[in-house]
Amino acid sequence: MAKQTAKITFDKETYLKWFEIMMLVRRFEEKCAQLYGQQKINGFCHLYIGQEAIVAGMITATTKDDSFITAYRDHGHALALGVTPDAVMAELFGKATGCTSGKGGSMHLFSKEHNFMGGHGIVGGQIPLGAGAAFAEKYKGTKNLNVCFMGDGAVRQGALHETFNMAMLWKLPVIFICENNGFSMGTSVARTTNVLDIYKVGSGYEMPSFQIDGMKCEDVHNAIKEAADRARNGDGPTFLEIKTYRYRGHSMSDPATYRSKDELGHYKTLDPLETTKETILKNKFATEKELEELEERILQTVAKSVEFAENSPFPEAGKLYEEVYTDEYPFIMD
Ligand SMILES: Cc1ncc(C[n+]2csc(CCOP(=O)(O)OP(=O)(O)O)c2C)c(N)n1
Repeated sequence: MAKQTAKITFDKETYLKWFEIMMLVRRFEEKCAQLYGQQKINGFCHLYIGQEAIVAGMITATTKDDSFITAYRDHGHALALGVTPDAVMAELFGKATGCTSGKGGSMHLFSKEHNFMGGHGIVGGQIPLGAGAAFAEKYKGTKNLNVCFMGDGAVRQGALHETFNMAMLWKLPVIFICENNGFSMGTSVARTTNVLDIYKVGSGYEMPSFQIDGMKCEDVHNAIKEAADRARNGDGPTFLEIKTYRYRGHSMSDPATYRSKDELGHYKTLDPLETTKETILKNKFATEKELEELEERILQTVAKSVEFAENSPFPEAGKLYEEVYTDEYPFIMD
């Protein structure tokens, strides 16, 4: 059923952390858009701007030992998990110092150190992989879980239905999160399905399923925390439909003419960076000046990441066949 999570009070550190994560992702990606225009970044590039409250809430509701997987709109997830702006920017430039050694680009960010399992270009392809990572945790008897993100378009993929069935049967410790930004490329949700409340798809598998406001870090945190507790207690998966909006086009080549300015304007009035800033100021968690200084530090970090990427070498041709296959199965062998 649709869920309005109970209000709980969050402390100063949590609000400042949310604000910092969201500000980093926003300013980093604004720079990406500029660099794409200058052809410094090439290939596919999908911006996350507008959806930042989801990764901010995810970070405070999970632990570093959990694993994370998503589709190609992955810059926000990587940065929130702590992959450095240098390593992400270098990857976008296709440089050897990138987090995927310059071989993945925007859609295939990856970091074993941060338990970030990508960055996947096949719509829905990451859903069984996320369940597999959760299976490995259960097999090894840990209390860790996998957070598996997808877009609304991925919910129509057969892989989701097969995965939901097995994940419920085996009560896997996984949180499936649909970031419903209203569109699959240029196609609205209403043009692809009769089930507009996507969370209801989980009920066919009796999976606990909820609809969450993705413009509020508080609601996202509460919903993921509750789902994480369920997973760690051995009660299996949860499906969260987190309603959000992307301010930019599907990718850099999409002018987004299929939606109205009013619709975009409405979501901008709910902007999570602005509302979080208001809460911080209202509760005197920081002053306006301190937030400006934080933003300035972030702008410098982003500028430094561009310099780092520009000054890094491209991968050597001989490295092409390295890091493609592994001969040890990474998740179930110790
Ligand atoms: C199996 C497959 N079919 C089609 C595509 C082409 N494609 C790339 S992105 C996309 C839209 C997916 O939208 P959604 O899952 O809602 O994610 P969002 O882009 O909104 O984050 C499609 C159809 C693909 N990459 N993979």
